[in-house]
Amino acid sequence: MKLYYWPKTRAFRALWILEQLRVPYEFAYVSIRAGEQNAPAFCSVNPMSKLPALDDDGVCVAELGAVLLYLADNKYPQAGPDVPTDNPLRGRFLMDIFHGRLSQTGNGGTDDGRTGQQREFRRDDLGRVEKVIESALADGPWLLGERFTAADILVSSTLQIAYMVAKLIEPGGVLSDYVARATSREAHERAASINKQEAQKVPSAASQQQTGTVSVKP
Ligand SMILES: N[C@@H](CCC(=O)N[C@@H](CS)C(=O)NCC(=O)O)C(=O)O
Repeated sequence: MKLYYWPKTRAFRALWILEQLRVPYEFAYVSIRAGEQNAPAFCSVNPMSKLPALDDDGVCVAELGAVLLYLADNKYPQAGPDVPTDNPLRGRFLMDIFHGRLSQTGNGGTDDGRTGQQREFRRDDLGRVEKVIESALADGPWLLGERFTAADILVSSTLQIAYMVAKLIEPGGVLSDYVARATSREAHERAASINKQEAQKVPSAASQQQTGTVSVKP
């Protein structure tokens, strides 16, 4: 399993699920600061030139929701898929994994280049999704109840950005407690530590400035 990765990007969430599943993987570095996402070598994996992307023995998958779903469906060796297709919770699971509104709210940017969205818009938008997520969490520690799923990775990591970076979520509430619960899981801690080490290797990623390159490694 190859994870096309750059520190401090959405690729972290793919790293988290790989650590969660304990699927063996290797990194293929794509410096988005240096524009390597546009190199033909990477475009053949993801023609949309975005991270994260996977190459699973020739099966290429990109788009975070699809990456999470692919792994959650295929890669639980013992426990079976995250939420099987005949489980009544499958619909809710898919909805949370592809929660486009939420994933845009968290970082304040959108995929269509409108990266300078006003804070107020994001606040309104977050207000809407907050209610949905809070009500899902009423029945258990995780979105689907007792079981932590890939949907929690998507939702909690997006909320974490809204909470920690954009400071859009108040501390001490249902959502911030949920983020704390999710991010204190062992797999998250492992992934965060790897992400930090990788960022330190690449000063441009640590400082979010554009310098240096690391080539896409086949
Ligand atoms: N819709 C994509 C968005 C991914 C995305 O925007 N990734 C950023 C890194 S966080 C990226 O690769 N940016 C490079 C670019 O836009 O050229 C997804 O959910 O996977």
